[in-house]
Amino acid sequence: MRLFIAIRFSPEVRSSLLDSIAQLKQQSISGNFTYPENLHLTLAFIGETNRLCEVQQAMESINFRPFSLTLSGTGNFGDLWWAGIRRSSELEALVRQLRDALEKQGVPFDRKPFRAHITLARRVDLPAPPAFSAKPVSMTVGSISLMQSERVSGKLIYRERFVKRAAQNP
Ligand code: 2AM
Repeated sequence: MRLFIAIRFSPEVRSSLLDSIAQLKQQSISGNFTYPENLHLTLAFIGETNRLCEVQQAMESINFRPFSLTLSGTGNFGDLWWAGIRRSSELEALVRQLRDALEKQGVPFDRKPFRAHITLARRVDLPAPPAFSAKPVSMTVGSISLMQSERVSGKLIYRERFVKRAAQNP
């Protein structure tokens, strides 16, 4: 199975992202635009594995408090277009903890440096550089999700396999 660990969004953040997708779509000839239910922020990409238990144990072993996340700006990696996140030391610490925990469990994962981005569209064909934005909406991150990615009848489906909640007050 193909796994990754991600933050899922509040309705307000999702709606701001959908608005950005609509702006981008209007200016493009074609592209694979992310389905609303698939919008997420990847914290760790594990890829093809059969170590579901070890990944769950890694997630269980970490500890984080709820923190705020705010959309900030848009950009691209080639023909992949994304919305960004305001820099957050809590987010960076969470990613570090997760990677350390996966390492301790012996689970291989993508070790490329973390660049927080929310993919809005892939393989976008544009006649001119697009002008679009993301409303800087905030949400509280109260949990992270282990997601399984599957292709069902050609459609990319993300299924939530496990949830790790933030620690509440002591
Ligand atoms: P992307 O949106 O930039 O492609 C599921 O594929 C999620 O894992 C996506 O958010 C994807 O990021 C991310 N991801 C990170 N590293 C990846 C990799 N090496 N291959 C595929 N997806 C990766």
